[in-house]
Amino acid sequence: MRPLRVKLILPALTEATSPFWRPIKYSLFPPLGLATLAAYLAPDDEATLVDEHVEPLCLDDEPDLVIIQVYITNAYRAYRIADRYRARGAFVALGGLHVTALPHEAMVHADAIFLGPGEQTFPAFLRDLREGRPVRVYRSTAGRTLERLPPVRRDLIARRNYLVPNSLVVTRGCPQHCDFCYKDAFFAGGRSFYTQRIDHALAEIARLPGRHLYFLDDHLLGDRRFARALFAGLRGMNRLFQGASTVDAILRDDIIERAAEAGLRSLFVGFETLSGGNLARSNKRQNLGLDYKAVTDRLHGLGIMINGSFVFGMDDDDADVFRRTVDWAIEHGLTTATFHIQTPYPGTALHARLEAEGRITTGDWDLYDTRHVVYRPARLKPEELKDGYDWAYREFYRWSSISRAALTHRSMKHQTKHFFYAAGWKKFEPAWNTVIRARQLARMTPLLEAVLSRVTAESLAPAGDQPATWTAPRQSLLVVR
Ligand code: B12
Ligand code: SF4
Repeated sequence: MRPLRVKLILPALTEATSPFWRPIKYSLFPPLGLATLAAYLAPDDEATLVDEHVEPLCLDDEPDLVIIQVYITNAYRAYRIADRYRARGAFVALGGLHVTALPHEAMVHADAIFLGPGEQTFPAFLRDLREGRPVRVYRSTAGRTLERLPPVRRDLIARRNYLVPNSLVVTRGCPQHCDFCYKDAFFAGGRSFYTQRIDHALAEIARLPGRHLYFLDDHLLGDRRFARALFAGLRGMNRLFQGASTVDAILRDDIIERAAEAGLRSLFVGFETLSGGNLARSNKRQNLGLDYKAVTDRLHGLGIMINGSFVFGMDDDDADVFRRTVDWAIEHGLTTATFHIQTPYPGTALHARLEAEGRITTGDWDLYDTRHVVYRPARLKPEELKDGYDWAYREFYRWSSISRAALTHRSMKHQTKHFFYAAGWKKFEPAWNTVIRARQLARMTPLLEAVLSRVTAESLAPAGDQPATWTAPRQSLLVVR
């Protein structure tokens, strides 16, 4: 068969046209999932990869095969693109989280759909396609593995379009089962947490230029043996990295110290809620009874900046939740916070429960972006939830809040890093836009690396050395006694 002309597309989400559009957020990470799939194409296939968040998408070409990645928030756009290419005679394949959650919805717009991770199903499909007998549905089930994964096709990614071109995933899934998370639905029917081989992960890292890495893994510390070996290998590689973890993994044994020695400088932590009732109801058992202050103290002691993730609108939340959460985040020195309005993604246990209770108020997927209220909260009016969420962002990122949070750290260097990282992320939008338009994002990487430089034990100032404005944090909040 002649070589295939293949187009891989990450459609822009609908909010791309709204006033809340934040180009820097969508210029962070390249489409890793699509670059992973492209690695299975034959060497003489002609592949192009388009991320519509950072570059225009031309629909007038004539590829043989169109691969589209569908998230909930870009689903409508994805379907329009799919319909258009099918009308022009291309074979259209749809996959990703939303297709897995709602295959019947996606099926109408595709020649083939893919449920779950693509590492096994996509090469099987390519074989079928070349033999002229592709089927309609490819479902990933048994036999999931990252062994012998071909190198991600990073040559298809225009690095200059991204602030963090060196993003990677060395595991898939997560060992936990929170009821609001996409994970259980996406990995149904097979393994839901597995890792690369250590030598392969380290080889992938070695192939990445520069120093900075961003691990997009759901839970980088989830497999402790793997994480230990990974950090041991990373130690000699002179890297700086960011990643994500659950709170319990941070408190267990000395894995977080090993991560810090290997170059971990900032961590996304799923605190989610300060209410024990909320944690129990959402099956976030790994957070139950844990001392969140111990988590922030331990990370800050290692000079690791924290991006805390919080969800508003769970059933225990009342009008006070916003103030309590923001105060806690500031007093505990979180560098950045990501707030979400609880969002029941189709396929999750949360969605099933709210639907059974008759509380889902819209099926407009454009609104499932964690910024809109799409269900009836238990103890808040929908508009209170939306207003409280907006208020929380404003309040946390006020100059005075950023300063207060920065001043909770003991060393000057940590305070300064905190200040510039938080301010840089939220306060300089027009400057980012200029840099993005000038296609100069790559020039920002040394700045990012400087802000992520190490706060060593030596640079921690003695306790008596605090600036005059220093105020001791209030009594910490022990979550669920
Ligand atoms: C990085 C990331 C982002 C980045 C960039 C995404 C990008 N450029 O790809 C940014 C910051 C922009 C982002 C934004 C948002 N994100 Co996001 N993001 C992620 C994250 C952490 C990693 C994605 C990733 O690279 N995974 C690794 C790769 C290898 O896996 P993959 O992309 O899933 O691809 C595999 C399969 O899905 C499959 N596949 C995918 N497409 C196709 C197509 C075909 C044909 C085939 C065969 C296979 C296939 O094969 C691939 C290899 O196995 C995920 C969490 C996660 N672990 O996936 C959340 C996640 C995808 N995001 C999520 C959400 C909600 C959002 C936002 C709405 C959040 C917000 N409030 O703004 C926005 C909107 C995004 C949009 N464009 O619509 C949810 C999605 C929920 C859902 N049901 O769709 C997730 C799952 C987080 C979560 N736990 O809730 N996100
Ligand atoms: S710990 Fe995070 S990734 Fe894992 S199931 Fe819970 S929300 Fe999902």
